[in-house]
Parts: sequence; structure tokens; C-alpha cells
Amino acid sequence: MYIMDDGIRLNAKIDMPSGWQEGTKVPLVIIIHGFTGHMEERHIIAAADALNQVGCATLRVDMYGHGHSDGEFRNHTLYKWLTNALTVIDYGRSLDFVTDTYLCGHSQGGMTIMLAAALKHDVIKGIIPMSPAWMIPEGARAGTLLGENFDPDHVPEELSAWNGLTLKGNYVRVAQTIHVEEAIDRYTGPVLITHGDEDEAVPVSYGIEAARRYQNAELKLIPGDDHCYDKHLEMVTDAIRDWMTRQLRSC
Ligand code: FER
Repeated sequence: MYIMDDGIRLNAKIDMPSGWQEGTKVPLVIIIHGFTGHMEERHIIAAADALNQVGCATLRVDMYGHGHSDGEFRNHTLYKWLTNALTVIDYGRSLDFVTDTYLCGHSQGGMTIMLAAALKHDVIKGIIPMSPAWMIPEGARAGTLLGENFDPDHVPEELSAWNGLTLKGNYVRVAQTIHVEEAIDRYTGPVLITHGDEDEAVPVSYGIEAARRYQNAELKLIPGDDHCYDKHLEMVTDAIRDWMTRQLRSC
């Protein structure tokens, strides 16, 4: 299924909670993958399954230039992802079976939902940033991203991303304008942050600092784990189930 965002098709998939009966309403969690990722990654599916098990529907989406959505990877920017997220949130809220809307995202998708939650703080009930990559704007301003150094005042036309992919300099120019601290301060709803303490792509200090800065956050550090939770994914899904169960009880 596709969600249209201004002529761009975003590949999306809804999974209903276990035991859902037609005609009943449930909370919806929108789930967004990371940079070079897609909605069928192991850790994205695991998050969706965990949420389905505790009574939430999930809406997984491939962002612009990723997975089976339209757009070229090299043309993607955080603005494109953010406007995709706003469109997907509006779509999710319009579904007739949906009560509350939550956001979950991994890495660059984690930063995207942090920004989207700030813009839509009055309609987003809670958020789950997993290994949130909110060092990207700082790296773009400092001239160090993707393991490469560049002059931040003369951004190259093109950067090489991993897996042989290339990325236009516009990605960097956009990232330079984004201030995630302001987004954190604008969102006062409940937050669950998960982060592997041996994350090789996003330093765990970013998960720790985001959890400290949010007004209402819980932090689940995964000992010895990496960026995509290859070692202890079950600790992440346990934390998600536990946190979401408590959110659903308290309302
Ligand atoms: C980077 C490190 C990590 C970067 C992006 C990421 C664009 C994002 C990782 C992810 O979303 O999984 O230097 O630069």
C-alpha cells in the first residue's frame, strides 16, 4: 500500500494488534527506519511485533529515497523525511480505527520522529526514539559526517555514503539548519529511548543526553549492543512492550 505525499508514493504497511476485532479502535504507532534502512529490517519488524502484541496497530513506512518508496536516495534530506512524517501522521490519524497516535523511529528515523513530535506535540501521545541519530546536524555543522571530513562552509556537491551510495551536498546543507535541542524542549509527552552502549554509528551519549533533556523520558540502555541491536534485540522489545503497556494503562 502507498501513502501519497505530494506526488511521491511512500510504501507503507499496517499491522493490526493480535486478536483485533473489526470495528474496535486501537492506538497506532508509526514506525520509521534509519538512513539506508527500510521497513523490513529485523529491528523494525521486531518493534512492530512488540507493539502489536500489547494492543497497538503499527504503520511502518519507507521514507523518501528508501525501501520501495519513490525518490532517489541521493536526493533525500531531513526536510523531505520530516514532511513525509507529517503526511504519514495525518494519514494515520485519519484512519477510522485509530484512537491515539504514537511515533517510533530508529536512528535517522529516531531523529525524524523527535522533530515531528515537536511540530505536532499536541497530537502525538508518546514517542520511542531508538538509537536516535541526532548528532547528524552537529556533524553537518562541524564538517564531519559518514566518517568523512569536509569544509562546512563549502559543502561538496556530493558525498559518498556507505554501501557505495552517494548523497548530494544538499543533505548536509539541510542538516546544518536543524536544532534538535529545540525539538526536544517542545515535546513534553512521554518518551522511551533505547540505545546500545556499544553503538558504532551513533554514540550512546546522544541517547543519554536526549533522555536527560526530555521532560518525561525513560532510557533503556542495552549493554554491549550495537546500532541495530544485533545482540540483545529482545531487551529492546521487552522495554517497548513494558513502556507501552504502562502508557495504555495510564489513560
Ligand atoms: C552518520 C552516522 C550515522 C550519518 C548518518 C547516520 C549522514 C545515520 C545512521 C542511521 O540512520 O542508521 O555520520 O551521516
